[in-house]
Amino acid sequence: MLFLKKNVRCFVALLAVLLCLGGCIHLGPKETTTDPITTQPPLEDVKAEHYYKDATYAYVTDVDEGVLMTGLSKTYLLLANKSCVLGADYEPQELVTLPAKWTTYSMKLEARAADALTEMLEEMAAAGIRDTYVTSAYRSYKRQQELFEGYREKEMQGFSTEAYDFLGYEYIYNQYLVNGKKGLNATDAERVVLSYSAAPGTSEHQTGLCVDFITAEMAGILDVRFEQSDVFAWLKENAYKFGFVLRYPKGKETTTGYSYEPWHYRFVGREAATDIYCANLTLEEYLGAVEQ
Ligand code: DAL
Ligand code: ZN
Repeated sequence: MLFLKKNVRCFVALLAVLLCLGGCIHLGPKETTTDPITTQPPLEDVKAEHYYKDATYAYVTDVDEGVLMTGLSKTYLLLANKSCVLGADYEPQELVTLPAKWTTYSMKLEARAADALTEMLEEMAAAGIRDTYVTSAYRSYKRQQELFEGYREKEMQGFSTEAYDFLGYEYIYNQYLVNGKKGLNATDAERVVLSYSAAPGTSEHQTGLCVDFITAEMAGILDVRFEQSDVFAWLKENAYKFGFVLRYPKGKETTTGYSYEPWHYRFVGREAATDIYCANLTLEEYLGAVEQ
């Protein structure tokens, strides 16, 4: 019952925002209230130039505008979070394998998101940034369950940085260390894991619309060092031009429900990504689905 209620609420919120946006979005140049966007490549290098509202998108590779624009399609604005649950049976309509040169192992992504990702990685390479890999893309319910359970076990075997960040040193000291305990109990372990990993059935990775990036330098360990990379600096300025947004920003943890993840980017299509980027929103805020 609760599950049904939550899903109906998510759907209604999404519909309301889409109807509202339908009335105020105009595709085409020079027609909006958002600030003009200025981060553009040198004019002499530009091969493709497109427009949306006040945004001029200039690309140094021959990007295909068709794969980047989704016209605020509901498919690409699908919300998956702690309240908007996908459930065990949700599967994206069309998954394709990502080109091996961009990934750390074989993985799949929704077809349109995969095309946009490829365009973005080509442009990034053309800008001289070649140390970029996708380390996670589509994850099935079962894979998320394995990951989640693995994290929970790890938290019960010691005190991770994430545990100290989430529970605080004083709590861990008083509840555990003074008693000589070597790891968190099941309840605390789950609370900590939920701050950085989605429970099965609630992960955005199950939508097939998001990716986690990593650099070769990080040697397989995905953490906030990613924020120091050229890849992050480039994505921060350019991802929206390819329809991607930083999904779990710093300072928006209470809205998204997750700690900051500089590496996690979500495909929403170029129009929504531009709106979200210009107004500094989370997807929840954009969709008006934030629970009060
Ligand atoms: N790390 C993100 C929140 C996930 O597990 O989907
Ligand atoms: Zn992720």
